[in-house]
Amino acid sequence: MKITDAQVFVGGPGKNYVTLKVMTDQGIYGLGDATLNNHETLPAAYLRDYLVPNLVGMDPRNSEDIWQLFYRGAYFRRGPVAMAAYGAIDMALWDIKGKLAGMPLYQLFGGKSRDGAMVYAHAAGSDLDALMDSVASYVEQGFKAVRVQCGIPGMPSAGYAVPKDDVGTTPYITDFSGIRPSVEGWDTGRYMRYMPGALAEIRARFGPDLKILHDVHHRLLPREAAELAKAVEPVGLFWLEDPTPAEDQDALKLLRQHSTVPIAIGEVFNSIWDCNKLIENELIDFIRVAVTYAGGITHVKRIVDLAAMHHVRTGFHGAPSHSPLSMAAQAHLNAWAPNFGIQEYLVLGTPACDALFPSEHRMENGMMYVSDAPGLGVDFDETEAERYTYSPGSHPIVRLEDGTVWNY
Ligand code: CS2
Ligand code: MG
Repeated sequence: MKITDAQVFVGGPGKNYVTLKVMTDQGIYGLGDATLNNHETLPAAYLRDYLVPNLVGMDPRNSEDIWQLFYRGAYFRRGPVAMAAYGAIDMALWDIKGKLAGMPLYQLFGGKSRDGAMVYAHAAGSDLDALMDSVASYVEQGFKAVRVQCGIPGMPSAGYAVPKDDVGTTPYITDFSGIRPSVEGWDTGRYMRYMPGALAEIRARFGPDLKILHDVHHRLLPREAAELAKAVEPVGLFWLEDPTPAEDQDALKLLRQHSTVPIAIGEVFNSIWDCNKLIENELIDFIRVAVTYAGGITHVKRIVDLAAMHHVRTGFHGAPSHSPLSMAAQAHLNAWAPNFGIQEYLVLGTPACDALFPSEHRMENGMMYVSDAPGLGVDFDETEAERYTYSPGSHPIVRLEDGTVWNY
């Protein structure tokens, strides 16, 4: 069996999805997602210019060897651009493998460990009242877990993932169009003084059963993170996410010495080498990598297995920048992983996305149910794709009151 060609498409409804389609001499094709949010043209160029010309002629069934060949062969290893490109190839090859076997991918991993995978939604409000309304609407829809972000009184701008106007349950996307980033302000003191009380009020209003998550988005120093974690302990959070910048694998030691609040980290990691110490030293409770830019199924499965040995559960990244293809790859991993924790969920189910990526993966009452179709179980409508073109975007940057650049 041989790969005959592969094409890269960039575009989608409100997002520049990077979709790879790998064709074979047996008529079967595989699909993969290389969407690196706000840097989409980079993995697309790596695929088009270097990887696809080498892929043609290879046997698509040898997904492990192909992964190793591109990873080791590049010499300059890792990084989000390269790992997103290898990840898309890897997803497409697993998709082909599943179609050849006539099985959904979770069967190739070892079968189902659960019926449905719990997901969490994003609730947000410009202030606490608006956030409460947003949480209430998700609870009414049947969600069992909700991430909560709200405006901080006196903060120079709204805060991470906080809308300027209230959006209810409309997914709020914190991206800004245009190549020049918008600038947001940040005040650690105001945030630290306000957030523990706000989280306690949410717990008091919604009772003990709701799983409450909060994302600090890398904005605290290790000592501050430890102080916040201690302060929010009575709230009983499901997790506190990215309390410190993720580059430093030792940063969470201090927090761990002072608090038992569950910690989730890893959405910006792109390899096992970014999180091996965190996992082996049991400094975290949830690992947040995404198949999209952590090297696809082959590499993320290795991270999941390492995590399982250290009581670390999965909480894969699922921001709206992931196309339904990588969300499907994660749905298959979620169905199988013995150490599944939760899945972040925003993208599946919007009509425009469904038209571009038809699938039978479904959401019901805050649970995601994986499709039984062979492979990833998601298709790609090329005619529909013609409606979309690339439009550049950038993440905001953050500055402190005196102008110092801070972490977005
Ligand atoms: C966020 C992301 O989903 C999350 O937890 O931290 O939305 C993040 O801001 C984006 O993925 C950045 O592209
Ligand atoms: Mg996050």
